Amino acid sequence: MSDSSIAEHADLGDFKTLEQFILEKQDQFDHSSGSFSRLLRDISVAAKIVNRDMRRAGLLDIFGQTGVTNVQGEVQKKMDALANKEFVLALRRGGECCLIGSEEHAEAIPIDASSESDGHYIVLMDPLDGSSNIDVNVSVGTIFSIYRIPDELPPKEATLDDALQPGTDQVAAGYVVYGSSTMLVYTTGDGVNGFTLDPSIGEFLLSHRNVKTPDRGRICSINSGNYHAFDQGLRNYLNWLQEYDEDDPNRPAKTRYIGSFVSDFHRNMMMGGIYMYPATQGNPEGKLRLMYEANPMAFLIEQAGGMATNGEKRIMEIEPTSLHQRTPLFIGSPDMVKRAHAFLRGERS
Ligand code: AFP
Repeated sequence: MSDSSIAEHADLGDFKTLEQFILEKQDQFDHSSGSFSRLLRDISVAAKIVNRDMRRAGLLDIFGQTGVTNVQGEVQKKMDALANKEFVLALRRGGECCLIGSEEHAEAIPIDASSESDGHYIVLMDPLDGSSNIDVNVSVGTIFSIYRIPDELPPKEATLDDALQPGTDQVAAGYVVYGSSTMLVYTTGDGVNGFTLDPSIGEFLLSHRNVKTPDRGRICSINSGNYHAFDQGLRNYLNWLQEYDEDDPNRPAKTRYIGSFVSDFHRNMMMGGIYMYPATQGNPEGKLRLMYEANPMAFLIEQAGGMATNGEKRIMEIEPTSLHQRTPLFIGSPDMVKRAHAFLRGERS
């Protein structure tokens, strides 16, 4: 073996695999059955399969639309359908989950009654967020949120009502970003850790330990095409962000908007920034979905030291009423979210 390849192997040895990391965490709990660890493994396997297909998307017949319109009234892309299929399959096969809620299904998906599964977990997900970007090679992602049903409830009797818990009850949340590299980032409520997929060995390796978001940043992510539909308070905040201030290195802010929430969120969490999708005329409730977009990202950003609100209230304290409910969203570096609130309330102009 040459010196350089020895060095490469030595570097790899320094990284912990996602599976090792999960098992170590599991060992910290005396009575852990391993069910949750297996659930995370199932999610990571589905992510690898979706990643594999995505990397070859232009070569396979998986660009374009299926011809189906999903429950959101959005045209379903072939990759949406494929990602949804892979995640549902992995969760069904794994047997740790008793109910799935997906952006791609109007109703919650119960796990096959004939299966041996006695899993107590509910997984809510957006299998492929930002799918309008897929055909043009822009980063997209998967978002997931995990809840637990009460121990006394037989898993086969779990219904959508059991899934409609506020975000504060999430036991874990995370996302996979299929970007210049593929990363899986998750939290179980004790910090945020990120794992980068090493395609040569097919493993997610711990690359971003205990992620913290800066208190302030320079990035503002919003669809400013909707500017004229925003409240005056929000317009004032955007105008303020654009002002030059020689004492403030974060102004004028940089506008960065991919239109893939996962990618915008990931960059902002790492670099510091704010992502906003307020209510507009076209989307009076906001656009993003509470249960499988806003709540999981709110859990992550809070664990990273940031904030997530609907402009008034903490996202994770909203009482959900339906699986596909939408919410306005202001999420990111804490000082930026607080300042946005001050403008929204008219305390700043
Ligand atoms: P798609 O999955 O339909 O592309 O929606 C993506 C999304 O939910 C979120 O990822 C984006 O940030 C947001 O919508 C973009 O919405 P606009 O196109 O209205 O800016």
